[in-house]
Formats: sequence, structure tokens, C-alpha cells
Amino acid sequence: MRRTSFGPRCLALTGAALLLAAGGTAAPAASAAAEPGPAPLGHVVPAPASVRPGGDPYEITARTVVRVPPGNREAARAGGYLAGLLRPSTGYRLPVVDSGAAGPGIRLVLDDEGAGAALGAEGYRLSVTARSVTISAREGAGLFHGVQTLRQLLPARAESTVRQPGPWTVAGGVVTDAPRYGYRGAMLDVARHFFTVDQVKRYVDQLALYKYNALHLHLSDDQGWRIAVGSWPRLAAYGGSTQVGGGPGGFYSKDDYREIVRHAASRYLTVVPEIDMPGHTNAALASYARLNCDGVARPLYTGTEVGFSSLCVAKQDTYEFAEDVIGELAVLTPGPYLHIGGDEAHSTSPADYAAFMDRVQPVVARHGKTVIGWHQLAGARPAPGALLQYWGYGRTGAAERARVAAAARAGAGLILSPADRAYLDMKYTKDTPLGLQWAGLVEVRQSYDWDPGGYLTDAPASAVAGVEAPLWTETISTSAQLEYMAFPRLAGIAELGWSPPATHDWASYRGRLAAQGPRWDALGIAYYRSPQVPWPHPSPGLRLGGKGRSRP
Ligand code: TNX
Repeated sequence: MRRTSFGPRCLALTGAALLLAAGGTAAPAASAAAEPGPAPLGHVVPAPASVRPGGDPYEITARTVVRVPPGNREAARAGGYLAGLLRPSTGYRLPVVDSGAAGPGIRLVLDDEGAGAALGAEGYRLSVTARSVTISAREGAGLFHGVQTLRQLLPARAESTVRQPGPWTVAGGVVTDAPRYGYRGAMLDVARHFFTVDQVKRYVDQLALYKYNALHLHLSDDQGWRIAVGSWPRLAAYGGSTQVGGGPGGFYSKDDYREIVRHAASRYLTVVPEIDMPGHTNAALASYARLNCDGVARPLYTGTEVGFSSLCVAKQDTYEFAEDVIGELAVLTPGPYLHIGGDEAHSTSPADYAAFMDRVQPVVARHGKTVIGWHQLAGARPAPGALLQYWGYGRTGAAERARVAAAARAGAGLILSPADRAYLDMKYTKDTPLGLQWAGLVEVRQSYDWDPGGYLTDAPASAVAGVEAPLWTETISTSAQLEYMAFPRLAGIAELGWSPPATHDWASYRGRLAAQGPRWDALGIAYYRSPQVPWPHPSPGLRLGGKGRSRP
């Protein structure tokens, strides 16, 4: 993975030798003098619900230990993750000891009674004094999110894979934090261009930094089928054999998919698999002649048009296919959701579309999952408890919006992904070398400055389950390109999903966002340096050891 363990040779280095090892030119004393002091408590993304600064800071030193409750796997995992993050850059041992919360150091505490219970499934409390940093939470997810806050309160060079000079100081005070929404997703379209397991895992690690909790994988589309299905082997073997532009494509074996699920779970993200139906199905129609109404297999497709393909709604084969695919995917997927697409079915009549959804949604339920569909599902009869993913924008027709709002009033949940705000594949400016612009140009402020609770007029705010930032990949085929489009906008959508509306403030946000820039540099993320954000000047003396810094 991204981090390599810190070798004993480097551990022996000290002082000026360290800076030289890191490629630095400044003397250590000068570097220490230039240290502006710890980041203000709460100067993180997403903004915490409550911040009470005060008291002395805590300094991580060579003597710091990470304390976890005895015999608790979740806490040990969060502690191990934190120590693993900080060992390479600090060069400290940071042992994880199961001594409980007594004693100085960094302490992770699980508390499902009293104060802990009030923090909910993902909340945490971070308390910093000169003696200790204590993260308490009801559950492992809360500890993990608290660790991400602590991580961002440390200097950006803490992200380095190469030993860096200290000090490693965290401002004193108390953060009490919990998310606004229970669903905070990012979608990756692995169908238009295929991304490997390692590329997906790298993205998962980036999502974790901003407290996302869902990874939506768009696993099938006209250009490719990306997940092995035992009962329909040609879907992946043939349907996965190309991609936009005609490259070799690829697909995930079941073990690959399990590995993504496992890695995502280790970062407290749930995988939401999507099989897009009844449109966006050319790869399936190419793989099996019997899925076509005329019984003739379609050719593979490597262009970028949408809306030309449809499963054959009248045929029984279609429902055998849906049953088998959904069944196999449900078994592989521990999370509660299964996304069945439903967008842009321009080659399916409205009556056929509704008939198809009436038959397929119960299949999802029978396999124990909750349906998510793109918001066009509102034009059919959304199953009880279904979530609609709204991707409309300013030019979406009033009737379409009203249909989605009515479905929400009737009990459907909403995931907000308005294309002119949350779509990470929209260009930032007309000069952005990648991306599309059918929903307009989406600069950083445009992406951040809206309210998911009030975006869809006439839909009750209580219907909103959360937000999602989709990244379609017609124009994107490498991790560097993906990251250039995702950063900085991904951070803004995370804040909309996590932070209470009272914290929403562009002026505050752009300052906190600017501080992420050096962190991304250290992580090797080549982000878009939006002129709307006051990025600090890069410090030329420090080489942070980031990987994959190529420009798109
Ligand atoms: C619309 S939004 C699509 C995708 C494209 C995307 C490109 C939605 C549910 N469907 O098929 O990839 O636009 O921006």
C-alpha cells in the first residue's frame, strides 16, 4: 500500500541528518523557528460539530504510546492504523498497548454508556491536554473518524513516507463531533475505464481522510462489465474486455471484489455495488445474445454515447439474468444496499421501464438488500424504503423534479448528487483538460456552496439520507487524473455530508481547505489549485516523499 514501513537505517538518523535524508536544505533550527505552532483546534475538513479550544497543547514525542482498551479489536485496529500513519514521518515507535485509558499518551476509549452513547454510531470526542490526547466514541467508526481529525490537526508533513522534523503538536481543547447524514458516498465509475483493486484502495484511503462512509462502484455500463458472475461468465470475460477508447478493460474476480470490500470496511466504508439496468447494458447485450429481444448479440462498444441500450423487458431471460446477478452480488456484499441504476433508459418505453422495475426491485429485497436507484426510478414505483439518487441540476425539468419530490414525500429516501455541484467529472473551468461540461462548469465554491437539506424544493428535508460525489470516467483513465478531478471538490461534498448546517461558511471553508493542499502534496495527490482557494506557498525545502505526483 501507500505507506512503506520505516526502516531501521533511518531510525538511527537524527537532527540535521534527518533533514538531509528528507531532501531538506534548511538547518533544523531554522525549520523549528519557522514552525507556526499547531493548527487551531477544529481547523479540519469536514468542520466538526463543536470545538472548544483551550489549555495546553499535546506533543507527540519518541516516548508517546497509543493506549487502547484490553481485548478490543476495533480500538486496537484504530490504534494500529494511527500508529501506522505516523511512524514513517515521525520516526517514533508509537507502540500500541492495551493498557486501557490510564496513563499519558494517545488514548482510544470505547464508551457505550453515558457520554459515549450520545455520540451515535459514528461520532467521537477528541480531548487534548498536555498529558494526553483522548479519543472516545461509542463504536469503532467513531474512533476512526476521531483519528482522522487528529491526523489533520498534525502538520501536513505527518503524511510523509519519509522521516520529517518535529515538533508534532496538537492544540489543546475538546472537539465533539458527529455527522449530519448517515450516508456520505463517493461513486467511482469503473465501467467506462477500468481501475485496478490497488487504484480503488488508494481512493478508499483518500475518502477515509474526509470521513466518507460509502463507496459506490458503478460496475456495469455500455462499455464494460466489471464483476465476475459465476452463472453468466461471459459478462466479465467478454463484456469486460474493453473500455472507452478501446483499451483492454478488465474486471474484478470475486476475490478482487472481496478485497475491495475488506479494505473499505477497514476504513469504515460500505461498498454499494451498482448494476445499471435496464439501460446502460450494452456490455451485457454483447455478451449474451439471448438478452436481446431479437436474439442477436450487440457488438462491444467503446464510445461515450448514452441511452442506446436496453435489456429486453418482455423476455424471461432478462429476469433470470437479474436474479442471478443480484443474487451473486448480494452474497458478496455485506452492506445493506444494492444499486440497480435506472438512469437514462432512453431506449426503454416508460411502461416497460416501470414493468421492469416492478419485477427487479423485489429481487433485491428477496436477497436482503435495500434498493438504491438513480432518481428516474421515481418515474416507476420505488419499492418501500428505496433510496433515490438525485442527479438533477438547474436545467432538470420541473415535472421530473416534482416526481422525485413526490416520491420523497411518499417515503423514498434521497441521496443528493446534483450534477452542477457534486459531479466530480464536470470541468472546473473551460480550460480543465479533463471532464465534461453538460451540467456546467463546477469550480470549488460552486461545488461547496449549497445545502443538501434544501436543494430539492418540495422534498422534505427529513427524506435526505445524505450526499454522494460521483466520478464518471469517460475522460479519466489514471489515478492522477481521477485525483485531479476529485481534489479539492471531494472535500467539499464530504463537509456537506458531515458538518452541521450552522458551520457552513465559504470563508471559513476555503481557509480550512487551503490547509489541505500541503497534505495532498505529501500524499502525492496532484490536485487542482483553484484560484478561489488561498493555498499556502509550497515550502521548497521539504521533500515529503509523495508518490504518483504526475500531472494529468
Ligand atoms: C450521466 S448521471 C450519466 C452517466 C454519464 C454522466 C457523465 C447519470 C446517472 N448518468 O451515464 O457517465 O452523465 O457526466
